[in-house]
Amino acid sequence: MSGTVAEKIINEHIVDVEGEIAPGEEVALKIDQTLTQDATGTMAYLQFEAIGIPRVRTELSVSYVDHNTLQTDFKNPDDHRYLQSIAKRYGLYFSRPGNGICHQLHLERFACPGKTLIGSDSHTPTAGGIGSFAIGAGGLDVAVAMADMPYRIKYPTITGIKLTEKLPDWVSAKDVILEVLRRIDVKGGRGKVLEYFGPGVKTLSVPERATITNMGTETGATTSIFPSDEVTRSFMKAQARGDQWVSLEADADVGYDEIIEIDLSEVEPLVALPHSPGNVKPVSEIAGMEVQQVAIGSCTNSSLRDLKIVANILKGHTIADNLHLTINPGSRQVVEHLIESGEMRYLVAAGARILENACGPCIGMGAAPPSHGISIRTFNRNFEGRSGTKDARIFLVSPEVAAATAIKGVLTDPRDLGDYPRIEMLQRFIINDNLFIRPLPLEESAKVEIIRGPNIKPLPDFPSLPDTLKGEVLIKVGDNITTDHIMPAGAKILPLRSNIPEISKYAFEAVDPGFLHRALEKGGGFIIGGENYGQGSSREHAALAPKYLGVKAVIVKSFARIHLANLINFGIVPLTFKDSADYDSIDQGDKLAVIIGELRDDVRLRNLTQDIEIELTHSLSQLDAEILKTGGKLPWVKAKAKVGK
Ligand code: MIC
Ligand code: SF4
Repeated sequence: MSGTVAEKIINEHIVDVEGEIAPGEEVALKIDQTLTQDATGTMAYLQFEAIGIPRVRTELSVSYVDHNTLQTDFKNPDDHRYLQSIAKRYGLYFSRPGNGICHQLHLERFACPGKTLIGSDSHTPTAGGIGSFAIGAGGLDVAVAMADMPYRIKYPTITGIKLTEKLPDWVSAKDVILEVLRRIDVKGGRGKVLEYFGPGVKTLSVPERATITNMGTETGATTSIFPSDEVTRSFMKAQARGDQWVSLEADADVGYDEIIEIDLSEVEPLVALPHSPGNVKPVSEIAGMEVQQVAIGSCTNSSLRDLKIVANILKGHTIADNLHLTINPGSRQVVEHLIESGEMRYLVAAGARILENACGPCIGMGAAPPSHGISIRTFNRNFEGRSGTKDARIFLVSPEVAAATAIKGVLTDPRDLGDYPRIEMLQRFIINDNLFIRPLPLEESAKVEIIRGPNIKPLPDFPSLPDTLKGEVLIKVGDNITTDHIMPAGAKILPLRSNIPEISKYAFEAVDPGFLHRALEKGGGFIIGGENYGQGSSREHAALAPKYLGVKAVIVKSFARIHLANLINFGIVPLTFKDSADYDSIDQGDKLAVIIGELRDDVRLRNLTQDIEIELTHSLSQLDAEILKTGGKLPWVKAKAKVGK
C-alpha cells in the first residue's frame, strides 16, 4: 500500500481500531520509545508505580532531567533523586542534570526513523526531524505506554509541506517554521500531521529539520515529520548510530490531504510578536526596536549548528550596553564541540552569559526580563508571563536574528550585517554518554529502593462520575487559553509538580487570582472557554489541579489535543458548544446542571440562573466515556494491567 512517511509508520504500528481506518477515527498505536522530563516525570512515574508492573515494557524509555534544574531548596534535587531511583528500579535510561535538553539529547542519541515515540512534553515531535513518529502526551499516557498498552490517537489528516529551492544566507530553519505559523497560526495544525517533502528537504540537516518539527507543536499539529534520507543517514553515522538508520520516504504516487508550498529561497527573517507564536511578521517591518535581553537556546534552537552560527556572528564583537545575552546549549555534545573548536571563546569574549545545558529561561527558570522588558528569544513560546515577568514582551526569532540583535542592541535584520559566516560541520560528533545511566538487568533492578523526599505526595484519588454534574461557573475565559494560563510554570511553581495539593493553589493565578478562593468556597464547578482551550504544553497538572479543586466539566468552543486527553485522563468532562454562539449565554457565577448520562450522545446543559437550556456535544469515544465515568484513566488501567500480567 502506498503512503506518506507518517502513514507508513502509523499503519505499521496500529494494534487496534474502533471503526475503519480513516481521518478522525481513533486508532491504537504500539509505542516503541518513551521519554519524560523532570517537570512532568515525577507525576508520570508515580502513576507508573501505581499501575504496578515490575519493569518498563517498551524498546527504550528515557527519563531526562532538564527543566527543574534550579536548586533553591530540597524540592528539585529530591525529585531528581526519586527519578534516578525509579529509572534504576524499572529499567529506564536516566539522563543526569547537566547532560542537556531532552529533545536535543533524544535526537542525538536515541531517536530512530520509523519508530513511534511518545513523550511527556509537547515538543516531543522534535524527533520528527529524524523521521520518528513522535507525539507529545500527558504523563499518564506515557506511563501507560511504558506498561506496553497502546496509545490512542485520532487518525490524522496529512498536510504535505512541499519545500523547494534552498534558504538564502542569514535565513534559517526557524524562519521556515515561523513562515508555516504565519500561514496557519496556532490552531491550523489541529488533527493533522505536517509532513515535509520536496527537493528543498535535502538542503536541511537533521538538527535544522528538528527545529521545524519542534515548533510545529505551536500549530496544534499532532506531530510533524521529515523523511529519512541520505542526510539522515550521515547524521546518524556521525552520531555513531549508522546501523540504526532506515530509509523512509513517501511513495511517489501518494496524495496528501492538502499541500502547502514553501519556496525556501523566498523565506526571509521572521519574528513572532507577543503574545502568540502565530503572530508572525518580517523582522524588517519592526527592526530598530530597543531590546533589554537576548536569550539563545531551548529545544528549538540549541544545536551545534545554531550555536556555531551564533559564535561566528559574535566573533570579535561585544554585546550592546543596553542588553544582556544568555545562552543555554542543548547538550554537552554541543558544548564539547564548541570548546574543542575554540568557538566557545567567541561567545564568552563577546559577553554572553553561558547558562547550563537545560531549558532555563524558556520555562522561567531564571533570566527573567526586567519590568516592561523586551526580550528577543530563539525559543518556541512567547505566552504572557511565561518568562517570569508578567509585563515583559517576548519576541521569537532565529539564532541569526538573536545574535545580530545582541550586537546592535535593537531588533536587527541580520542581512544588514554583511557576509554570512561559513561554519564547518563535522563528519563525526564527539560521543560521550557518561551522563546517561544505563538500565540495570532485572535481577539487580528488582532490589532497588525508591527514594522519596518530603515533596513527593501521594496521588489523590478521584471518585466515579454521577449522571448529572451540578455547580457554578467558576471562571469564563476567551480563545487560545494556554496551559501556562491554567497552571503556570516558572521557578516558584515548577518544584511543586509532585505535590498536587500544593500546586493546585496556583491554578489560573495570573488570569484571575480569585479563582482558588471561589473554587474552594463553591466546592468546585465549571470552566467556560473559547477556541483552542488548553493549547501549549503537555502538563497534566493543568487538568489535575482543576480536578483537585472540584472542577467537573470544561465547556468550550474547541480544545487543544493534549489538554483534551489530559482532562479525560483525570475525570473532567470535556464538552463543546454545539452552537458556538451559546458561549455568550453563560456568565461567570451562573448555576448549571449538566446531564451527562453515559456520555454516548449529546449532552443537555440547564442554566438554572438564566433559565435556559442549551445543547453541548463531545468527541469522546466509547472508551473515553468509560474511562471518564470510572473517574479517570488510572483506576481503569490498573484493572487492565492486572488482567494482562
Ligand atoms: C513547556 O515548554 O511548556 C514545557 C515546560 O516543556 C511543557 C511541559 C511541562 O509543563 O512540564 C511542555 O511543553 O509540554
Ligand atoms: Fe524545555 Fe522550553 Fe523545550 Fe519546553 S519548550 S522542553 S521548557 S526548552
